[in-house]
Amino acid sequence: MTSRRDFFKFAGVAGGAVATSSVSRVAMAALPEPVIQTSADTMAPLLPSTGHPYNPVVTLNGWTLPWRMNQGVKEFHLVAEPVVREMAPGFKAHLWGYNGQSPGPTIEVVEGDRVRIFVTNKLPEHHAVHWHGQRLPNGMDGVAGLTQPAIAPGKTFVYEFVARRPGTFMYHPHADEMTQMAMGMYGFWVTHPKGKHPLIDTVQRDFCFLLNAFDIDPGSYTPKTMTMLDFNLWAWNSRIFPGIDSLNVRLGDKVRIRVGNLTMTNHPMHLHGHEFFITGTDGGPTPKSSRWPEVTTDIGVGQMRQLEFVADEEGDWALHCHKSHHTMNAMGHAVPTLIGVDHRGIAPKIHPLIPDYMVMGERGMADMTEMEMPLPDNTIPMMTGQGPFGSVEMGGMFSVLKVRKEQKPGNYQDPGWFQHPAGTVAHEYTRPLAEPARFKAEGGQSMPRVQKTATPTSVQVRKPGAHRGH
Ligand SMILES: [Cu+2]
Repeated sequence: MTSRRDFFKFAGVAGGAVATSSVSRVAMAALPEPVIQTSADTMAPLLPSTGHPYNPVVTLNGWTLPWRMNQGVKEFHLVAEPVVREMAPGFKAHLWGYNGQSPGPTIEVVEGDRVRIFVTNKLPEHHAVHWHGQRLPNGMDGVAGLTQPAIAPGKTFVYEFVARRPGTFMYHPHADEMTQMAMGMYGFWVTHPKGKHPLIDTVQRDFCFLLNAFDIDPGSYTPKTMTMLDFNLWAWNSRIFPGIDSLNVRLGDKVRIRVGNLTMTNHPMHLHGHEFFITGTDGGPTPKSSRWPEVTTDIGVGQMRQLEFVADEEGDWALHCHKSHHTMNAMGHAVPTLIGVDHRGIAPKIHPLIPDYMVMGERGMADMTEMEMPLPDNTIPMMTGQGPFGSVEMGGMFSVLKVRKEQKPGNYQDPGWFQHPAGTVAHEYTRPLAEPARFKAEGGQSMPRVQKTATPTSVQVRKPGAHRGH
């Protein structure tokens, strides 16, 4: 959790400044003390203590940066620094981030707010922060070399602009971006509407997270920053399943999920059990006439999307990227497909040479979840996650939307697994099975091929054998 001591000290400064004039001009001129987060847990929404009221967001496995109000200006202090991020229980990565975590804290402001952000660079190289999607003076856009000098290590720069339009934004480096983003530097930014907005509905739950990716070899801690496409960890807010918290909502809640993509590929985000509408992008709220129901929406590189729906079906609903390799954790891709290959006879010959040798893949990869294979330290299994009915066999970009009648308004605690009403769970059919009727119909090739094969060949398929434990 946030260092309580720091937070209250921080809050004390803000409260004093607003309530009385006893704080000296010197004190107010100083930087707001940076608030550092030491936990990767999902923090409760930060209710605004000063300024225009709004309904705060909940950052999945993240938190919102407190501010101080200085003569009507919201002041934030970001510290760019190396961090240790727990990406899942038992797996920590050495990343770069802001204020103790990767991603950095979410910044929440209200349309029309004047915002001042101090950025202290504690990285070993220079830095600059770009405020993605914002309308602002060109010199505040944060592109090192183009709109400002880079922030040298040890230096603090100040950015100041008015948050002119409401919406879903992010911040990220615009100096040695390839390295700094591969190391985990970015954060979410939400500008809430000042009043009733014709295109922005009031919601009961407002979640946000960034899609990010890393290439970290099993057993190591630091991402390989030169990787361009072949990442092995697909994350939400630098967390991977089963380390991603569930999204816990009350039955009937209107829910908004804000997602930004800072990986190098697209991610089709898929929600089970409900249909959603895209109500906004980083360009702003979408016109109502442009909205249609979806259960999957593709989020391109550098794009942000707001998914909105009414959570009107109770249960534990999967929410995940639909690229099946993105719901896996670190694995080798240079592995041949072995489905149907008969390994019998090979293993005994290899065993004297490699005692740990295991046959895998002849029945598919699901066996991986129950394999007692020794893993290097600081490694997460490729597919894992124990659900109420067994292993979920997932990793990476996967979590669960938990919709419950009993969930109290504003309560984000995990309600546990869904208790299914009797007779509503798929179950084994135990009565006799009829022989399958092979479907036959007229038809076939619309255009017959000319060359014939020399001799007819047929592929022998070895049916996977019975398997203990299934
Ligand atoms: Cu994906």
